[in-house]
Amino acid sequence: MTNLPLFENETGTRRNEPLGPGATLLHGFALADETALLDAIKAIADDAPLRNMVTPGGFVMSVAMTNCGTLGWTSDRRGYRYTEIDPITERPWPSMPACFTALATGAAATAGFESFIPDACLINRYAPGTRLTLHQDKNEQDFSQPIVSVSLGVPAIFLFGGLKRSDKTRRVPLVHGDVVVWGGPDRLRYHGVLTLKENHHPGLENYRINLTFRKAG
Ligand code: MD3
Ligand code: FE
Repeated sequence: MTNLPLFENETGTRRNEPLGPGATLLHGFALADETALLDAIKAIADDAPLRNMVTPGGFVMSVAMTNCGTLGWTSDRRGYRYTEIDPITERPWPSMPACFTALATGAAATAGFESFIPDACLINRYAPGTRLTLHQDKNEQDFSQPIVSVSLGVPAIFLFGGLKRSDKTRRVPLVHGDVVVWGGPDRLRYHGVLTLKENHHPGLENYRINLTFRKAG
C-alpha cells in the first residue's frame, strides 16, 4: 500500500513545529515507514516481551515496556538504569532495526542535531487508562545528545513542563506518525503523558506505542 501525503502543506513539505529552542515536532515524519516500524516492533516484542516494570518505590508501571539496541532502559526496586542484558530473557536486547536507526538519525538531523546515532530504543505501550507521570530523563551519559520520540497508534496528550516539577505544563497532542526531537535547553524538561483515552487505530487496536531513541552510553 502507498501512503498518500495527507499532511503536506502548500510547499509540499511536512510541518515542523518548534515547541521550544531545542524541541521540534515533526508532524507525520514517521508515516512513510509505518508498516516497517509496526512489523519490527512485533518482532522485537516476540523476542523481548513487553512487561510492566516496577519503580524503585515499589509501584508497577501501567505502561508496558521493552527495548532494542545495545542498551535497554529498565527499572526495578534497585533503581532505574540501562543494561546490555534483558533481565527477563537474560539475553542481549534485540538489535536496533535499520529502519529505526535511519528514522531517528533523519529526524534528529531535520531538527538540527547532526550525526545522532542512538544505542537505545525504549518501546512504551499504552493501553486505555494508562499514563506516564511527570519525570525527567536523566539516566543517559551525555545530555548534549537529543532524544527522538516516535508516536504510533491512538492519539495521546503529551505534557511538556519546565526544569522544575512544579513549573507550568503545556499540553501537546501527538498523533500516529508524529516525531518529536528534544535537545539542547529542552533536554531536561519535565514531561509525561496524560491517561490514554479509549480509541481505535487500524493496525494497533486500542494501543499507543511510543519509541524513544537515546544515546544512552
Ligand atoms: C521532553 N516517554 O519513555 S516521549 C519516556 O510518549 C517518555 O512514551 C513518553 O517520556 C512517551 O521517558 C514521552 C517524549 C519525550 C522524551 C524525552 C524527553 C519528551 C521529552 C526529554 C526531555 C523533554
Ligand atoms: Fe521520559
